[in-house]
Amino acid sequence: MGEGISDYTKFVVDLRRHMWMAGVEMELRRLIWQIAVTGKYISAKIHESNRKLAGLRNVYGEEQLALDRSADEILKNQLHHSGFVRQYASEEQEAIVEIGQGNGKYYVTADPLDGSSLVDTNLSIGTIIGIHRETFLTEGERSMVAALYITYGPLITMVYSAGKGAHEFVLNREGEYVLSQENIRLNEQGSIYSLGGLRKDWTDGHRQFVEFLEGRGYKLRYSGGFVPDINQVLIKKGGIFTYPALKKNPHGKLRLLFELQPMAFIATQAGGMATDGHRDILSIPVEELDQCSPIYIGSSFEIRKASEFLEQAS
Ligand code: AFP
Repeated sequence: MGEGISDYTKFVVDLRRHMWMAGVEMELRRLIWQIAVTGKYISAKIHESNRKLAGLRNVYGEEQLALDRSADEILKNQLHHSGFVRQYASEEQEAIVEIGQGNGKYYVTADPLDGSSLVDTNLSIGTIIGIHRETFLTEGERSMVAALYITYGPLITMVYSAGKGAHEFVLNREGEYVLSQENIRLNEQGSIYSLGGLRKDWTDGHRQFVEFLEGRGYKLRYSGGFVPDINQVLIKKGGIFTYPALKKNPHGKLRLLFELQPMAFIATQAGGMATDGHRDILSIPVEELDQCSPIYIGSSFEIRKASEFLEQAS
């Protein structure tokens, strides 16, 4: 029997079956499924992209690829028809968008295409989603019920958590998301570090922390895409990603609502930690959609060490 045939005799757990077996509530299951399917449409859009800049700027003043806007439109339209979503907040929109008839149960946040500046280099990029049961403008720990991210790389993978662990799926040749890792668990300590920001802009505490990691032989892994960089820490089962407070930018670069909360939710479910160097990311109240925060996320040893160095230096 050829290898191809035996592949099909294996028992595979697809995303819907997994969520059902894990006891995820029905509407949430359907919503996560729909977003995962939307990832396929976004991926198709990436493939047909001609990579021309749109010549527009998004609300944060960054250059924006047409692809970001397409991904946002695709997502918004799919959510609009889901019947489960009340509000949609996206990094590509200036304000919260009311969805459907206003009777949906969930509030969804999106960074539709994170790392879009990497498209022309053919590095991995991703979609980040947060799902809340009430307004986004509060602490993540009060409102979040689920989070997921999709990585568009050599393979398309999806990691979700609905508060019952963090699980990875891979999109197979038949277009199904099949379980590749159940209950991802981060080791207490890892051996890779992923560092945003320029060394000359780091604070003393952060620089000392990085020197501590370097002294211990941590290997540098930084692509400039938050999704693949975090994914690497999760799938390699440990290490740290940080985009710290910078001397001229004490709030760092990454957005609390669209990028940090969903990844913090997933990392915490995988037994890791996520802080701004002092406070848990999920305990920080969101006051503005575009609020940024420093981030230290990954294995608990590294995150605690970062806090120690930052506190000693302050
Ligand atoms: P783009 O979406 O503009 O490519 O930004 C990516 C990002 O928001 C995040 O994915 C990266 O971790 C971070 O910025 C990289 O920032 P630097 O370019 O300053 O390293």
